[in-house]
Amino acid sequence: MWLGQACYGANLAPAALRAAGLQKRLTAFNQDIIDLGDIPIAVAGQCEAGEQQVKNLQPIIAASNEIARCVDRIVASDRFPLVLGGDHSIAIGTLAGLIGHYDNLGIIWYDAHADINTPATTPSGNIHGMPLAVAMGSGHAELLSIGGAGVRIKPENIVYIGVRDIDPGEAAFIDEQQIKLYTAEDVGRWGMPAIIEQTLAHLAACDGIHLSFDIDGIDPLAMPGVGTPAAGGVSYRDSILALQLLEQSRAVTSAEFVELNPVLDKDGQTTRAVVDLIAAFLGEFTPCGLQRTAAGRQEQDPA
Ligand code: EXY
Ligand code: MN
Ligand code: MN
Repeated sequence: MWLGQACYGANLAPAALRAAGLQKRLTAFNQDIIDLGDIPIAVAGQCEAGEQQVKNLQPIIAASNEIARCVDRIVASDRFPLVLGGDHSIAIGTLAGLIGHYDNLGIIWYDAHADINTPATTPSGNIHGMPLAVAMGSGHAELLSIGGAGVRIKPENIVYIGVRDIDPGEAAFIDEQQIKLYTAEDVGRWGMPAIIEQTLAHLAACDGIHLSFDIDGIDPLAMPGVGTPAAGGVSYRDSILALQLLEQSRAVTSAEFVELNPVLDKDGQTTRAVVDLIAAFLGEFTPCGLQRTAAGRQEQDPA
């Protein structure tokens, strides 16, 4: 789906990832992966003048309900849901499908942006800038009722990593709710291992952690295929490391990767990088030919 923002192309990301060999790359180290195919999206393009504070509201609601239904079924069958966007508005459906399975769900929001606008604060009307607000119970009434019960993530159960492009209304809300936040600069200053350690410590009381990974959290020089690039991002290398550390922690219980736009990509560079990221997150060893276990790798760490 691309209807949460203005650029056609994010809807093509799953097909681009498949064409880049995602499934083969993953099944080389984990055979227990099932591709459930695409979620049917009722409308292919922007279709609705509607309320300008919430563009494409109805098709996004329809798609979100479908995403929620699929994610709910995956978790109910004790599987790990990995959702591939699409723009970041898909997180509304993902979280609606997850919420009934947890008492105290945590979220790691890896992103250049805060995605915590409401119809009252949005500068664009684009719903991909709103999913975290919806997850906390703030936003358009019809988005809040997706999946039935409504999602209510507690502010203390959210951690941002990589943020650097925040709107004034978002900043006020983040301050008011005292949401934990690590900017891209914080990552550079303290190092990714410390950031991940502190993130997991902050979410220690959660009974599940959802990773919402917006690839524009990474610097656009490495990831040009995104619709809303923001300079000064987290490095590709640190992002791979973050995902390896999260995988080794076994703490993350669901994930989504969003905002890849193959139309805006340069020679498939971003698509290939997203395949690398997903492989790292699902436990692929660094392909250096060494036969080391995860434990052995830690023992050999000079630190
Ligand atoms: N904050 C801006 C807006 O609400 O329009 C930009 C949002 C970009 C959201 C991208 C997906 O992370
Ligand atoms: Mn985002
Ligand atoms: Mn973003």
